[in-house]
Amino acid sequence: MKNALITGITGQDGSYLSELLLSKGYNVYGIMRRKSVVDFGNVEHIKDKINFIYADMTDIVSLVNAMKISKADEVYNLAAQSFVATSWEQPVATAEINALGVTNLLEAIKITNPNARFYQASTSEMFGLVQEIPQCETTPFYPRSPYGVAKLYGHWITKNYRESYNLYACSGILFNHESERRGKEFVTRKITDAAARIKFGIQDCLELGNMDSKRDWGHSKDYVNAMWLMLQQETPDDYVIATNETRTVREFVEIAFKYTGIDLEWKGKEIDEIGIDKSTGKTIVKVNPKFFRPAEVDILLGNPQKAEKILKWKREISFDEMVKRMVENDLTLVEQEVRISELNN
Ligand code: NAP
Ligand code: F7E
Repeated sequence: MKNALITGITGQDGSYLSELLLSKGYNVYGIMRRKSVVDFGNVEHIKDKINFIYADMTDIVSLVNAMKISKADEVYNLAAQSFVATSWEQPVATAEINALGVTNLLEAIKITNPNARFYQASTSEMFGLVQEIPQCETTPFYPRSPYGVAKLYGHWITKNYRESYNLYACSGILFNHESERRGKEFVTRKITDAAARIKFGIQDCLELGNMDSKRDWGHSKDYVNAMWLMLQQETPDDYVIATNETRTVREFVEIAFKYTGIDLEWKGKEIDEIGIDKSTGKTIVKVNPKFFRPAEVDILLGNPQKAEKILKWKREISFDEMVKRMVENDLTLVEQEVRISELNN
């Protein structure tokens, strides 16, 4: 039986990866940060099957300890300050976790078990101001946020430890991937949550920033499978994981509302653009400049051919299916919330 150590286990990807590894018979260890209120996040439902170790990416001592306790054969580094917008507000913390944290973990592996296989969660944000469309493994990087810059360090230090110390270390350059477990600050979940609330009449309007920005969106469940496949190969390498489809935020909004049964009509331009519910005439989507970023990544479109060929990776969940699942999940959650508040009143 193999042992796996997952950092970022309480997050979106950590939860789907835990489920995948448990289904394959792994002993799953996960590092968790100490909080004032104990919170298992997205792995609450499987917390009894996971071995938790308190550790932090910024504390190498705790990572050496986690390696010793878990005796990990495979280490998946998913921990990060992952919200791009916050990286302008907390650029130093973002660098400490997303950049130096990777060195801390690689050192912990080198010291305790250099035969462990390592996965680094790299990102399409490293392409930033894209130098070619679509982006693949050889596309030059041009990050556009403190998040992207820190992740680029994590990417290169992983490659550097592979080449310097012969570690089995891979980076997955994953494009945006979402799910019912996505944090509500990210645009997709913000939209599906708001669509459900507007449908139930407990929110009036959804306020967004740049609706022209284009993303290549897949489902997290498909993407964690690619992480595992990367660590099962004969030689370590880096791979782009994407859908090769791109859509604007505006298109995501339209489809999400469609799955709640609301037909949207757009009026106006730029910051005056509004989305109107065709059946009621009410404005339910507005632009709020507070959600614009100091620098934007305008378009992401990934080419996953290398992963499809070598890893035999294939996505199972289409874009439409993903949005549908997210909307249905939020409709259920909001309905429960409404029922509970009615019972309490
Ligand atoms: P997420 O839901 O935000 O989860 C991030 C995880 O990192 C959480 O468990 C968080 O723990 C943990 N964490 C944050 N700071 C930490 C620290 N100092 N020490 C230990 N743990 C810490 O992110 P995700 O969407 O699952 O993404 C997983 C990874 O893939 C991240 O590295 C992200 O940057 C990268 N990535 C994501 C995407 C995407 O579209 N989802 C695409 C490319 C790459 P708490 O619960 O304590 O906050
Ligand atoms: O923004 C625009 C925003 O925050 C997507 C992370 O997982 O994927 C994610 O980063 C787009 C941007 O994700 C709002 O300006 C408009 O263009 O959902 P997001 P992200 O920045 O693409 C990459 C691959 C990662 O690695 C990251 O960890 O949507 N947008 N209006 C908005 N975004 C947000 N959050 N909120 C808005 O109101």
